[in-house]
Amino acid sequence: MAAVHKLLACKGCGSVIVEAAFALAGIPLEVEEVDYSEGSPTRERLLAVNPLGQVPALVLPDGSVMTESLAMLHYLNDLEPSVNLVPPPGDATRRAFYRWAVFTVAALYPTWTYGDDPKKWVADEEGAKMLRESTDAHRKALWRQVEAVAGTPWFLGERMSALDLYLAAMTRWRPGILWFAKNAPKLTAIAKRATELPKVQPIIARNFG
Ligand SMILES: N[C@@H](CCC(=O)N[C@@H](CS)C(=O)NCC(=O)O)C(=O)O
Repeated sequence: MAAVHKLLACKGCGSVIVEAAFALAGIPLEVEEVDYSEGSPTRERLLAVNPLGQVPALVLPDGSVMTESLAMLHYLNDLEPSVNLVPPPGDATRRAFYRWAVFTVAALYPTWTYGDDPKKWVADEEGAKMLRESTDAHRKALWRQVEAVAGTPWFLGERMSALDLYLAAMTRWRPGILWFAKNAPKLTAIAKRATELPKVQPIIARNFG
């Protein structure tokens, strides 16, 4: 049997974005659940694939490894361009895609990296609490920037893209859907629309149900 792509994933994690993209592209994917927490029985396995200890981590059919969600989405778009997750060269939305895709993984994503388990980074209890609070506050400020430039019905306007998949997942993370409904109605609508795509809906349900 030919080897397939294998995604190291955990429920409700960023791996859901890549899983959804594979489903949209119609490319077979095997999902292997791991738990990235310190001391979990699957952490060693995850570290062997991704020394950063993060999901998603993708093992390609040739056995090579790819980490970083945005790299995977670009790779997938190259593999199956009809999935249209990245605007093609010459498209008016391509520059905005580049900007906001990098903003998502380079500015937004790290607010969870450093805030989810702040004691990993700051030993002092009070300091850890402050790190959690400051990253939570910073993230809300970032989301307000994203809301201000969001299009409709998709983030880039008429063109759906990988950005909409990030929104379907990330709007479910802290500060949570109630905060988004109140403070970011455009992002809420985009996330809902992406979630309701027939190929995406069962993946979101399995991850967040
Ligand atoms: N830049 C990475 C971020 C991945 C990431 O932070 N994943 C989270 C789960 S949603 C994780 O593995 N956290 C554990 C950790 O950072 O130690 C990407 O875009 O794939």
